[in-house]
Amino acid sequence: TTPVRLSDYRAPDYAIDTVSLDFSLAPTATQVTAQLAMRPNTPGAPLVLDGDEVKLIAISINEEYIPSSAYEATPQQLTIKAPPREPFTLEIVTEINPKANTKLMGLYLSNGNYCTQCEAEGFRRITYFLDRPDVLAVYTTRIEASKAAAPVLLSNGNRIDGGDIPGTTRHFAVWHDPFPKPSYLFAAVAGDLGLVEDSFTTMSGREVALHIYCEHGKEARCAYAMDALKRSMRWDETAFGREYDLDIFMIVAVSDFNMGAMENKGLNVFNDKYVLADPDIATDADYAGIETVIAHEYFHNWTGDRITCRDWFQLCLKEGLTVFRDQEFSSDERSRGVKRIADVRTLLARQFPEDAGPLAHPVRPEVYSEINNFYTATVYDKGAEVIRMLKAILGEDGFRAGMDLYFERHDGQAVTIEDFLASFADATGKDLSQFKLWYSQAGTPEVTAEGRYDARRQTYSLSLKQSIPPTPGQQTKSPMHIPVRFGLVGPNGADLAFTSATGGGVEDDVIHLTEAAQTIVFEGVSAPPVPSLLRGFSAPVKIATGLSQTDQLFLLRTDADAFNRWRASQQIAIQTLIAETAAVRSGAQSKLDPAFVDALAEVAEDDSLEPAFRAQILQLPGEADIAREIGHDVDPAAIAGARKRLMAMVASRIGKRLAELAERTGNVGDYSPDAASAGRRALANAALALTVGQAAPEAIGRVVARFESADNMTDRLAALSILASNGFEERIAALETFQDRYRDDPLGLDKWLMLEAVVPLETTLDRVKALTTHPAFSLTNPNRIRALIGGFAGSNQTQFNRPDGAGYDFFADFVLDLDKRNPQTAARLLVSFRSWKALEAGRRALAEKALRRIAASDSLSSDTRDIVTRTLA
Ligand code: HT7
Ligand code: ZN
Repeated sequence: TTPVRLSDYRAPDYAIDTVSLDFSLAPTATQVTAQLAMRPNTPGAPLVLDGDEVKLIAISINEEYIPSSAYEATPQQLTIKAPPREPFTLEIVTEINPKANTKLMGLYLSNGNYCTQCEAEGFRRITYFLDRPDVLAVYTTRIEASKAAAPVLLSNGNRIDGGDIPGTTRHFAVWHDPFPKPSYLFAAVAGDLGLVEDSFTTMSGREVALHIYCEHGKEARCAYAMDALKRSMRWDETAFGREYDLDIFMIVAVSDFNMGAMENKGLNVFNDKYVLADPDIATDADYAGIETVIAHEYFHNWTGDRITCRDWFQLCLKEGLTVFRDQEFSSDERSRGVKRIADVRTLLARQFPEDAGPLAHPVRPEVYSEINNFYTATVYDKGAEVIRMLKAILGEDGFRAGMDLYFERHDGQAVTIEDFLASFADATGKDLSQFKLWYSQAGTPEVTAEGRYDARRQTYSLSLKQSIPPTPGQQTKSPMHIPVRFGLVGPNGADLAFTSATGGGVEDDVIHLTEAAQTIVFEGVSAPPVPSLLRGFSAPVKIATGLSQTDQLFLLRTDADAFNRWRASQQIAIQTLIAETAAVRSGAQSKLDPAFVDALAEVAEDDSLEPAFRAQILQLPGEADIAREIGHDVDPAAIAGARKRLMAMVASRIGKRLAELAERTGNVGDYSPDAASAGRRALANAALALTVGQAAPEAIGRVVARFESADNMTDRLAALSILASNGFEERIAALETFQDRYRDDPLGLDKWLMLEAVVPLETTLDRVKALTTHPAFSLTNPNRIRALIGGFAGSNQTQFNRPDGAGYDFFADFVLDLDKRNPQTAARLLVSFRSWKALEAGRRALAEKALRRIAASDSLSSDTRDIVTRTLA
């Protein structure tokens, strides 16, 4: 496939004002009649419509069939050579096969129900179309199907007609969406589904019907999603002044879905894992995930649907902004400080490695071969960080004024990052030209800080430097605008005042680092401070503060910024574990220092702190975190060995105290998913996880007892996960019990598959291979694949990276096989190799061999071809 470049963007030659679609649904031969009101922007230009695996049945212009010499049709394209120069109606009839659609793009069947996925380029798998986001049309959709097989018929907008088709067993419904939209937001659903109904009164007093559709029998599990939806709708009114605009808002939960969910106008389609919850099946993390995804898709109604992207290079315009909005929502609904830590954990785990490896790309990419591969952590999560920095730079009011202007100016349009930033620049009078580099320069900026206190002058000077490492296609970079939120922590733990800050760049508690190097001199500083920098993780950068372990322990105990307390604990742990990894590799004795472990217990037992925060402190860096920080010549076995040593020391030194803490906080009473109860469970389970490092029978026994007595999925899974991730013998019986309990529940079985895959033992590879033929597994369901194969490659560092390369070989075979059915899911899995270049030489060679074997296949999809090529480059 030829790469698409941002610099080649051209406005479309034709506009489509209205689209009238008529679906006659049948599993293997669905007919789609599309009537398009076409208007030439470039009269006389050939009309080139996109297609993908569609069969043309008939074509007419202004109700007259056109001769076959007037057009050329392939399954990928329909070209009308000389269309009318005036507006005209184009009617196209196509035939598609939903049952054979294993790519889950376009119209497909999930558990016998019809559903669609059109972002990014799925609509062209339904009919020939100008399938690009800058072609906005008003859609009317008629769906006709067997009444018995599909009593529910849904599409975007409001339902305007429906009924039985006399003399047949079929019925129909007609939906009209008055808001112009691009084809990627089209959706249709038909099937036999259960319904949960509610309603919402908007801020202007309009009543909106809320419908959630799911498999029959699962209705009770939709209550939390419905509640999250209503809270999201209210929050968008209060926080952004955005009201819902149709008479009905619908969510459909399906079990076969390539991603999390999709924001189709008025008809969101969800992976059922982000809708269905009850205490027996969902963990606290699942509840939080549901809240996030429900909010995210709902917020797209304004940031994505009402204002959309001009082209796919602008994807972060809707995704980064909408992630920022959902993060803010969850922060308001839960604990802001803890939510920030959780979001930064995700950023560090997903985006930092992407930015540091061969798949690095700017938040707004400038070239792509396969757009499906750009739904990345960089576009989503770093994209959200960019918005957060924009807010830090403009202030609360400036940010809101910019957002208001953006909505006012661009409602109903398909726009660019330039349009977005212009709204903020115009609303606030600020020059955002340097800030814009965040959208074009890939790579994680590296900041160093060095401070010096002058007791005689009572000054503290802080020298900051920034640099950005080279990334594919970008060797040199310019300095960025990095907002560094800070405090100068005095000896008693409180922030010190200062009388002035010279050297430029300080506004309130933010240093605006805009040069490659900047020195700020603070005057009137009464005592030597410990600088607390990048509070709240005010910018997505790596920072080397050069602080001693003593200073970091001081920040861990005292910093007024909860985020930086957590960050200090992680930094100390990482530094300790890096040193210990080197010791393991060289066969040296343990170098672990107990001071950190004592501080951990102290914070964990501090009842004046939120339990959820203490739980975060107790979650020590995982093997992948350590590998990321080491960055080169990575030996996963040595890392695992070092972590084991630390866990053993933790258990022997503070295990008893943590077991008591777990006992004291673990019994929360009847299960409720609220943030406070979840926080107490998280603390108890995190404490429990740190008691087993010596594999003492008594400690393991406590975990088994917790597994057996748990009355909710959170505690049950936490205990099982401790047994599995430590490879304890006791896991075998517990996994069996768990599997048995959830034998009829695919979402429960996903958790089981995942835990089987993360056991850090040599036998796991064979176990995973065997499970690919287990009846609970399915090669057609992305959730099952992500649980078992994604769990193995993404969360089992030692076994995926086995020194004999067998983990890579199995994985490569799996990806090659999956690629034939579901290229998108195959390509996403393959991203597990993104850090292969950082491995030690032996594993690196084996990983490269596996990647080259994939690349050598001549039947790869464009999705997998793109990932393997860039990963190897
Ligand atoms: N905007 C949605 C992205 C999405 C998607 C993209 C490609 C292929 C399948 C997909 N399903 C959903 C989801 C979101 O970010 O809200
Ligand atoms: Zn989104």
